[in-house]
Amino acid sequence: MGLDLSAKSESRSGFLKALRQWGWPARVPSTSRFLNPYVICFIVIAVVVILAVTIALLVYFLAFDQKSYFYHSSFQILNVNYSNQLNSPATQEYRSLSERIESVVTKTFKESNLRNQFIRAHVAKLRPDGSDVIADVIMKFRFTRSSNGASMKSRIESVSRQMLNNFGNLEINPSPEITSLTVQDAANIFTKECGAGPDLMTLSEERIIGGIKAEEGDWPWQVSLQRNNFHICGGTLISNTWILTAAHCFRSSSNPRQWTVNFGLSTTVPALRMRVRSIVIHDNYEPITRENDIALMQLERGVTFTRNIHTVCLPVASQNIPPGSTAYVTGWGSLEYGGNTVTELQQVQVRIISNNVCNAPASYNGAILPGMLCAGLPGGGADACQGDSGGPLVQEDSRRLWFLVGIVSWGFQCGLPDKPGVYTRVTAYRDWINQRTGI
Ligand code: 4AZ
Repeated sequence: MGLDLSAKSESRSGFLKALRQWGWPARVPSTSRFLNPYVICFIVIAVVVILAVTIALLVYFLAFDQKSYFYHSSFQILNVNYSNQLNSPATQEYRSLSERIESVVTKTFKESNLRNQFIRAHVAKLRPDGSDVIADVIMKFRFTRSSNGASMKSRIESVSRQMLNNFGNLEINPSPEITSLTVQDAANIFTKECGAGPDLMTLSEERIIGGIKAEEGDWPWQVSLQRNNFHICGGTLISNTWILTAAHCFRSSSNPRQWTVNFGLSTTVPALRMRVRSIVIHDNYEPITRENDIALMQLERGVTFTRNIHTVCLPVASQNIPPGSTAYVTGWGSLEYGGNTVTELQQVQVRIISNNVCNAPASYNGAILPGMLCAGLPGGGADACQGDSGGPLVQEDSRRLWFLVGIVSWGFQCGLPDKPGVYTRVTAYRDWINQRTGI
């Protein structure tokens, strides 16, 4: 079998002839410009590119451009009696009931056809309903922007109905109603409760506290206590009218008229400034030993809570604060011993140190009393300093609520190894706070 090469070469030369007739290579008069193969190539490429971009944009907007949606649902729990133990999110009862509900909701959605859309569920509040308990649950989903609101809601409702079989020994009233919330509605629910940091506020998946400069809303309970517009001490918002701080802040003056309470990140441009009605200093405050270094300030008027101004949770007196656990201290104090206070709020991560370790001869040699708490890093370097006094030392619990565990009180200079920051141990004064404020 042979190949007819002559025919092939003839046909190729015929093709070349035709190309030349068409004007290839470009020795063509400009009048036949539209047939120029360069132009054709260009047009084809342009069309392909435009089509590709359009398809990519369509795919992106239909499939990947997702938006967060918040929903509220109330679960009536029939076989748990509402008790005082459920009044505060700090109790073990509150925490474990909330965790059980959160984990059932999470498990149900993670095993449903909404597993890729479901982000997080959080019990915003446990409240009484007669002798039963109602849990207000906020849920976050991510749907594409093109999704239909009514169909998203009905898909969530249908999965919620399956959930009722997952509660095990919790008896839940059937047919929980789902309401959709705006981002602002969800934030308003969280700001009314204590301890919501920015990640809880948006039910975000992760929290990254980075750097040393705080951002708006990171520590919404932090206040600056000022005399003549001059920052003296930090403080912590524990209700809409009460600030918790250190007794030694009032060495210079305990006249409420001389003080203001300032909110926001900056001490020079406060987001809100409030007058003070009264100052309550612990009766047994001892300046020499620094025992009972705790005080309260009552605001002249209640503050309206916002995303950036709301309360931290107080621990119960029995709350365990394990040595080695992470805590954050915040304030406008100096960055080094003997330095100036700063105008923008700073934060630093420290670890809890046991009173035993802190009382070692090389450390504070017995000066740490039971009402005190030490926190720092083994090698030093992370600490509160002058001007941070009265401010908060906080920890996040397993449900990502923030609790006040310490009040900046004293220390030998700042950030030195074996000389950690010393804080007033808030759990030791939980009853005193309750007696004085009713909180
Ligand atoms: C102070 O003088 C002060 N390193 C506060 C905290 C610490 C030291 C001093 C802790 O207000």
